[in-house]
Amino acid sequence: MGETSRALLNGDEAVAYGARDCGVALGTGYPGTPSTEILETFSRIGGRAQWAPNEKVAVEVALGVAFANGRAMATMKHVGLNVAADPLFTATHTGVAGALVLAVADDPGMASSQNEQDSRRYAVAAGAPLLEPSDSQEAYDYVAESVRISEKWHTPVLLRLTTRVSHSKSIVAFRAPGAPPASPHFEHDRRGRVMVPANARPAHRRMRARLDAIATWNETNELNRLLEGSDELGIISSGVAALHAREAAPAAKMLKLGLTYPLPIERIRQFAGSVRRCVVIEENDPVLLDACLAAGVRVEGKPALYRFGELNVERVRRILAGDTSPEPSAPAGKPPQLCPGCPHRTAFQALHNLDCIAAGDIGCYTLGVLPPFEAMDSCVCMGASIGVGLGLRHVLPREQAKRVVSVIGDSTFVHSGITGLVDMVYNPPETGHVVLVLDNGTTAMTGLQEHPGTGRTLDHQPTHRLVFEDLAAAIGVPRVTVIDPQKEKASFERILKEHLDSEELCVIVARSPCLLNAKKERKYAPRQGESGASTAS
Ligand SMILES: Cc1ncc(C[n+]2csc(CCOP(=O)(O)OP(=O)(O)O)c2C)c(N)n1
Repeated sequence: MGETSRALLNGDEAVAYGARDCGVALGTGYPGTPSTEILETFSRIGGRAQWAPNEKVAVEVALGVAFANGRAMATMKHVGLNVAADPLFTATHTGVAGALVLAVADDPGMASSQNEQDSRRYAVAAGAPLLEPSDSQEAYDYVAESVRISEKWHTPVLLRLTTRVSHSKSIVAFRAPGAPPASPHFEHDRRGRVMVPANARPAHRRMRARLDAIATWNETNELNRLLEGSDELGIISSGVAALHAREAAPAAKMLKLGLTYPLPIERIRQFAGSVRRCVVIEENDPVLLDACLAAGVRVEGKPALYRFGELNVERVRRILAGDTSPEPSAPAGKPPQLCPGCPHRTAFQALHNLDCIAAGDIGCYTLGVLPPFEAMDSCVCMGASIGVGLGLRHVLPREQAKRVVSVIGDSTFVHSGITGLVDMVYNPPETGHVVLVLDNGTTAMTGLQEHPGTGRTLDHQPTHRLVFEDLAAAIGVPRVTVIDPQKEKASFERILKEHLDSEELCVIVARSPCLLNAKKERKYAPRQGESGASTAS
């Protein structure tokens, strides 16, 4: 895209442009719908962008940049924030010298997620200011605002998107770049950053004082806008819900909040007092509602049924009308399935035939739960397959325990499977265990992103490759086997059975490229040790 002053962008792209235009020195994150396009776009438009092995590492790397006076952004989907919560909760104590923005995309309605989680709760729990854009323009503008707030108050900032904001396109007018970032440099601040209890106690007090100061500033902050209307009905809202509410009740007066933690509670109180009826319209959890009620502001919330799924104009109309009658159900979509020719199919056929108990994980391969395979028995969070499989092995009767297999994808293995493997050799079940790593050489589920096991960086350039079989052996797994589920389809089931019968600790790496990625890979520069057109890792 050329350098125009306006462009049609989705919210993720807008965040990337926002990051570019305010001099973000490094963007890092882990893929996850609906956040993935932020870093991909940032890289495409010249930003320094890299995939981290998981979200915790991403936030830690970004924190290092911000300790060095740089501007950093970490991107993730909502569940990624669970993984990154540990550094976040202490980064709000240490504070930052430069800027640290966490762009987190929630998925109300779970278009492609394993849970429905409202990340706004994290802002409150961790003590991080929270901004909620409602469209692409705000997504773009709020990056600069987040950087400003982060630098002014030396705090990490959460920029919370939702699926509808991330993936809807609207016009963005680019702004002239603001003050350029400081050149990265290091200044010691051991009391401020070494969080031993003696330093952490005053750091917590500083964090609360900072939030008080931001709350005071937020009372007159222009990110919170009053939209004039009738005094009969007032609506308090934020994010995309505010757009739905505006359309559902165009005559209503609205307080549209942009910086939703810490809240401008006196302004809200004043607003609620200026209207006859005041309703809080928000997606998912009653976060704004609870804060208003706790402060004694007289507002109404929504009936419980609207806590589930995305809001839309019709649902907001129903909320305002107090309508709790059953909602029309959405037409059933076509169920997803593994692609024809997908290498994962061989593994699931074998798991099915051997009547295995499959502790599963998250990725394309979760579709192994569906007919005709029905060969997955749990899927909780990334990496859980190994821990859950070990737990099952530890207590099940011997004959059942011997059928337990942990099934995990390659990107997921790097993200959070490795420590599970360490536990396997540290606390081995009596019947041994089998971990099946389905290595299709890409993060297929989220759109074919690279990861450390592919040996390529975010922009597909060669880099060091993590070799799973070497890693497993180094961890101390006694039996490690690599098998090609396409070329060795006929023997796959027999080999899996042999491993199960052996009662050893085993890792089987089933390696065959994702068909959707193989074609793209041929165009990438060869990796170390490759002569020309690459094969999948
Ligand atoms: C903590 C967390 N981060 C990101 C995601 C999004 N996500 C789901 S599965 C997955 C990786 C899938 O890749 P892989 O394990 O290689 O399996 P494949 O889809 O290639 O079969 C990602 C990034 C998530 N569900 N949870």
